[in-house]
Amino acid sequence: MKAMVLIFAFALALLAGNVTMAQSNAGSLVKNGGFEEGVQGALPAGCCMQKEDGAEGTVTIDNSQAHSGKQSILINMTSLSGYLHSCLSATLKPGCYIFRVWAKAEPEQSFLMQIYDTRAWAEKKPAALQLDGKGILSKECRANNKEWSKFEIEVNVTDEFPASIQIGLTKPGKLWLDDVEIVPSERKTQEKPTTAVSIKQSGQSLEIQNDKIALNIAKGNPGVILSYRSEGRLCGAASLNAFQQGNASSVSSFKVVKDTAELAVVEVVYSFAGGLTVTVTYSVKTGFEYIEAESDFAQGKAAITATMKSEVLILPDFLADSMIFYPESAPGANMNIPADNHLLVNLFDSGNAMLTLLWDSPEMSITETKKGNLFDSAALSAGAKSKFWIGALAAKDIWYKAPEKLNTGSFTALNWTPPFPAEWKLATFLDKGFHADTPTCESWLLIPKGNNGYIGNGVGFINLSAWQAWSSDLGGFVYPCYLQDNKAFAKYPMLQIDKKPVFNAAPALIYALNGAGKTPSDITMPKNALRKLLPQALNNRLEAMNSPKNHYPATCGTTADIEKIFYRSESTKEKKHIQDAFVQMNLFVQTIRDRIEDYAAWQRKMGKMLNERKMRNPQLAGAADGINRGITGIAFAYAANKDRMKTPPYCTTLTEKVIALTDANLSDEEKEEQCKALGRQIRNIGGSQDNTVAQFRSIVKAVRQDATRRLMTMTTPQEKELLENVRTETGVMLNNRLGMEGK
Ligand SMILES: [Ca+2]
Repeated sequence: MKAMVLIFAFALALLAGNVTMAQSNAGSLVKNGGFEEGVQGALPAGCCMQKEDGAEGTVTIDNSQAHSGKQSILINMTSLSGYLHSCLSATLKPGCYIFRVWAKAEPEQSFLMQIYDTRAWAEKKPAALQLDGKGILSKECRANNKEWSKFEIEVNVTDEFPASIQIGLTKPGKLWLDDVEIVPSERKTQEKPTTAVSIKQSGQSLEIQNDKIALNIAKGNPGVILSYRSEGRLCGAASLNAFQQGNASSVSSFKVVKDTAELAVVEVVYSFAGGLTVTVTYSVKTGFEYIEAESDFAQGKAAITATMKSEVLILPDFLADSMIFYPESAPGANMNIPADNHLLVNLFDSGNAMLTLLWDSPEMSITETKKGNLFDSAALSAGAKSKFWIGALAAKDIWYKAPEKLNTGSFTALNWTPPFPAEWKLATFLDKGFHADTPTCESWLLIPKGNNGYIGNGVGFINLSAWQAWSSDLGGFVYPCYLQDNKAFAKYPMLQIDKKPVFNAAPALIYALNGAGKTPSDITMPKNALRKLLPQALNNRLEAMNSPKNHYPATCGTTADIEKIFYRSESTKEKKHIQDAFVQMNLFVQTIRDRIEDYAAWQRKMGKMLNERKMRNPQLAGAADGINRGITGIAFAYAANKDRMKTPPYCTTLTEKVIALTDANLSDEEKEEQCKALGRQIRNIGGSQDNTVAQFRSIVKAVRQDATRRLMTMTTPQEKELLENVRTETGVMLNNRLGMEGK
């Protein structure tokens, strides 16, 4: 009897095992993600279909293809634009997960893989959305025709939320999906144990270490030494000293206030000859390359200075474009760093290390100095207790100042290999910006060649094999850089804008501020540190946020679709469809126009403000007139494009004429001809609006860079206040962006 029970239990276990093997997505939070429930040609159980922005096509079960089991789901998009996708749902509890899908496509093409916190659409939004606070994680993936490929997104959940899983196409073609699953991630348990923080004290000195950095404190020394590990050795990154009006101090005492494996905290007192002291609390965490520091800077009487040997100064800017200076191109010897930036990066160790500085207070005073052929210090001070962080990141070739000369004709091979996956960029320098008479710095994402059709920031590829890209305003151009076989290639772009941009001969720079999907999890890049250490609301102000109005269909796609309907002589039958498509497209035209008018109103407001300031204080004339010259570009561009843009009501009239054609007493050929002529007029309006809005953005970006450069070398508090105001105003304008606003 006992044996019988055992055998029976064994059989049950086998059966259970088999069931698990057949349904590879057992344990997944997505029901029917293997699409085995449901019949050929119908929607799978628990799955719905959405056609966004005028998308056409079907979402059905297909039994001709399967990654596992017998069935998959087929997304068959027939329209040229829009977003056709499947919709699955799941409830996610706190934890770490992998969101995974297997896909095949015909032809080989990219598709979108997305997960939403559906509470974003609820009437009462929660105070904070999940998915990194954004309510959405979205990944553009590329599926091929030959085999099933796996795509994954890591999902970290801190609060239970209802998720919507959306996967689909934005271009015509077929996409098969199978085994959509969300499973608990083993990342946490697989992570190698990080080296704990350790403190070694010997008499008058103290050493705090984790596996990335070390902090050395010794009584009598001028500063606290921050070092980083490189190939097993500790190398000095910066000395953290205290100064009072140029007078140095020395470390007079220190006290360990916390000593655990996760966190070490030490209070360091610096003393000046005159008797003044300043206390700084330094914290080192396990596995983190940033130290936290807190001080009241002796009520603002002292400054804490990172003494370093920096070869490149980067003032990151995720609203305009980051500004990059070499000692030879720095605007001054003593540079005021705008406090509202909260982030400053210095590059050193001949390409192998970067020093990142972050601070919490917008009232912080930050100065970077240049001495000879190096930036030698960054000093911070504030009148009240404030926090700042200093990170030392090291990897061979983590930055590259290219000795190779670039030209506009052909690509130059650069002797650089990315040390790890990240958002690598190539910085180029212009004596005169795209639509400006002032210098600008333009960075370009350095991406693998032939991989993808969309770069982001409104830059897409129109011919991948020729590496031909396109964006509003800049028009078509050979994209200036790429990675091939892990080697970088670059050239100056030839742009089709009226005023030919003048590229400076300064060496191009390869750098990364932001991690990408595959950046090793133990490396925290500067932008990621900003997200981790400073509040979400502040982060949201520091980068361009896509407008929620981004989703209306553009004029080119809509008119092309409708012209096809007329070509097929189906306009009478499809009248309702044509009407609906135009309603959406007219919303697009109105949205872009509203944004154009916002820029124009902003320019008038700024012009008035600058003139008023100048009247009140003639000493501000230089800065005020300079900024004003920059923003006047908006008024010129508006006047130049006004006639071609027409007005949104005029565009609506054109669409009404097309709709009227559906019932007109004309031959199909005549209808088609007239529809095409009207379509051209509509596209003219759309195209010139897109170019105008992209030009405006480009002008505001250049003005922001100009104001920043002036602010770095300002000489009076009034000038500082004025230029800070310009930074705030340009920041607000650039914070919002529409997809058509160009690079
Ligand atoms: Ca299946």
